[in-house]
Amino acid sequence: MANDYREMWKKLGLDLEAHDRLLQALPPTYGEVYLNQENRPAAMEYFDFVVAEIHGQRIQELQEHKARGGKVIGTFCVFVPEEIVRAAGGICIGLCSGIEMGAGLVEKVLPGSICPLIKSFMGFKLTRVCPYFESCDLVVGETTCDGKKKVFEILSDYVPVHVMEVPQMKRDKDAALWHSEVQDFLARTEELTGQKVTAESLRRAVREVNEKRRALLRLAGLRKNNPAPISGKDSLLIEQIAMYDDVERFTAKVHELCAELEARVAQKKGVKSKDALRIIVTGTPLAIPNWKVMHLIESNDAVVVAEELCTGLRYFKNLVPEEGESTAEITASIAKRYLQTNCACFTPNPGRAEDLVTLAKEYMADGIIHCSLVFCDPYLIEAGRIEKVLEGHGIPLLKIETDYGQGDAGQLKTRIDAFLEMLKEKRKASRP
Ligand code: BJ8
Repeated sequence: MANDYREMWKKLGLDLEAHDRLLQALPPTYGEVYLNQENRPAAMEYFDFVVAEIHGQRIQELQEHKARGGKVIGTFCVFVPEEIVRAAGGICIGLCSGIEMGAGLVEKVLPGSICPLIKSFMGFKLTRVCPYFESCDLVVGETTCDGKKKVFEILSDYVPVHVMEVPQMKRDKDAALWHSEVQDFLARTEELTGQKVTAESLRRAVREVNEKRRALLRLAGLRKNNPAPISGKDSLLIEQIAMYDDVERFTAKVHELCAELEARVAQKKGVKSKDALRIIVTGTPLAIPNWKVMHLIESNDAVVVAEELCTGLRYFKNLVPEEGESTAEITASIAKRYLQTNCACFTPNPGRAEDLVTLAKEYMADGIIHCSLVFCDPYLIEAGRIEKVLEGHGIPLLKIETDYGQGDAGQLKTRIDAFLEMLKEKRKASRP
């Protein structure tokens, strides 16, 4: 890291030795997964810089915000409306949870057989190695899956937690409950920041977050081209960074990248050849630095063209209407927008399979890879339903189940390679 941030980390109460070990683990992986790619767009330089400074510059910005009396709110789910945090003068940070952390300590407070994402965020808190977590004045949990909703009870022993009740269905009465949860969250955020949310501040926040989403949609749209102008790995990285970077700077940098990609598209220049297989990835979120499956797919002659994930299209495909007059009206629009998210925690959840069918056509995908974390019942069970729907549309699907370790990389590689081989044969067979 360019500057010495040790003093800042110490003030935040980090365990400096454990933190050093974490930082040492990241760079070689990043070099291997990211920096070795061919035909990378030059504008990825900014995103490389953000990763290089992952515990540096952005953390410093958060501390400056806090020194001015500002508050930081951490989240684990795309159901938490960042517009509200922003409108109340706070900064909203998605806490990553994409790496195994402090397994020994975690197993003292949680059973072994639960989802790695949940273990990861508990591990980060217990080991005190995440400066984002340690910067949070409040963490927002949600009642999505059983594991998360119970773990937030335990997490509240270590940090103030506000839990939003996310309904499990999408009937009118569920929408009404969710709307009231969003209103309560707004009140709790105002109380924390000491700033009243006004119609003007909320409208502005909606516009700014929409702008971020529009930039990501522009990027997603460019990936419909063949050859794809950017790799899935780079796109995923940008989608992961979207969760915690400064909103306006991030938006501007994504647009800069898109301008470069548009020029590439005009010259028919791709990250791989136009014959590369086109894959969509769906499933549980791929939180930073979980790049394992994307890397395995793209180590072949294949490119991931879309992520039907919460670190992907589910995060940015829907915008909030910008025309509301009052705080109440805009809050209602925010609640409505968030409830459109097709998370497997809902029952039934037909929208997700329908989205995948549409995406497969729009992105000219050869196949879809359903990637779920182990012990994630909602996604593992829903995979069967997804498979059935896709089968009906003749869209090939590979279902994989994995964790944050590298122990299964060889076995996953074999299965992914075989799936891609099958897709190649299918393509050949369909040629006249
Ligand atoms: S809206 S996907 S971000 S809940 S992987 S912790 S579901 S056992 S993360 Fe998610 Fe919100 Fe839904 Fe998206 Fe539980 Fe499954 Fe673990 Fe999960």
